[in-house]
Amino acid sequence: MAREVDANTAFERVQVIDSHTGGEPTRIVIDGGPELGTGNLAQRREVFRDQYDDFRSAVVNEPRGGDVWVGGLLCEPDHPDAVAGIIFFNNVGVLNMCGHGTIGLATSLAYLQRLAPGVHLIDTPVGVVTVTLHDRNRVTVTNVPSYRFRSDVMLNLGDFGVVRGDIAWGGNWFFLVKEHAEQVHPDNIARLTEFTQSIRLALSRDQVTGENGGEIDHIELFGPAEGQADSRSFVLCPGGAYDRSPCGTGTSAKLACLMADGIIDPGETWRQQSIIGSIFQARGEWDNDQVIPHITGTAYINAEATLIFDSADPFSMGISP
Ligand code: PYC
Repeated sequence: MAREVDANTAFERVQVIDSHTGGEPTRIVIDGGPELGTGNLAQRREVFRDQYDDFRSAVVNEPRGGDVWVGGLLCEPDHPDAVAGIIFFNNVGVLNMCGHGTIGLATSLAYLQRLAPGVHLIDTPVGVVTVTLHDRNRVTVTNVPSYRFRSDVMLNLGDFGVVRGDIAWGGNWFFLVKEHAEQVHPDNIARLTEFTQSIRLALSRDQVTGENGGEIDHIELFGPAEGQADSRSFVLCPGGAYDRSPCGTGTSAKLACLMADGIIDPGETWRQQSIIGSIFQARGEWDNDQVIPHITGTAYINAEATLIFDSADPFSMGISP
């Protein structure tokens, strides 16, 4: 996985597989990424964050990507039974975990014929997750244990009024709001973005965090679904883009809240619809006081490509938002 530089042309080449999961894109770096040493995935993510932020930006930001892209750096796993390790990142930094990205990863590895149908372990910075590859596109992620940390937290949003929400962990920290006056509909995306950004600002202003000071960098709103789903969501991601998929870690956090409230039982299926209409099926089981989420979704391959970093290009390492 050494970064390949051609001495004559100063072109650096990075091999990627692009996919989308329910409309949300994932770009997996399969070769040409930086060497991060031999620590566990959490330690290697710190090396990546501290030393290779230009590489992150080059892979997902314009001119090769855009605000909505999530990247994944394929790594050697640390866990002896895992088939792969992954470090996810987006337009502004590294992520803890990514559900749609893990579905995209499994589909990408299947496309490369590196993953057969069946159950496999994947190492991430926040723990080992399981992927079940049902066929070349359909994947279930058994995510990290998820839980509600606080319920009914009140925030004053100024012009948007007061909202109440739950704080839950699903591999990332979420603030989840189900009671609000907004239309969770694709025609209303600009306003939903403004509303959720005001929640993000209020969380930061009031120093409201997840457990151990974890930054709440994803905001989730819920509304009535269309068609065959239980709920529709709008998810604001850390870099200001909205998730086109129902958000795997967000659906895990939602599941933890639903089960804590007794709204769904262990094993019962919850169909979470995204703002653009794509659906994840979710079910959970209790493990002590945490929920083990199983999130099923579908991903498709879009491209198998070589990114070229030309040292003469002033925007080679990406345009940061
Ligand atoms: O699916 O977990 C997810 C996710 C996080 C950010 C974007 N998608």
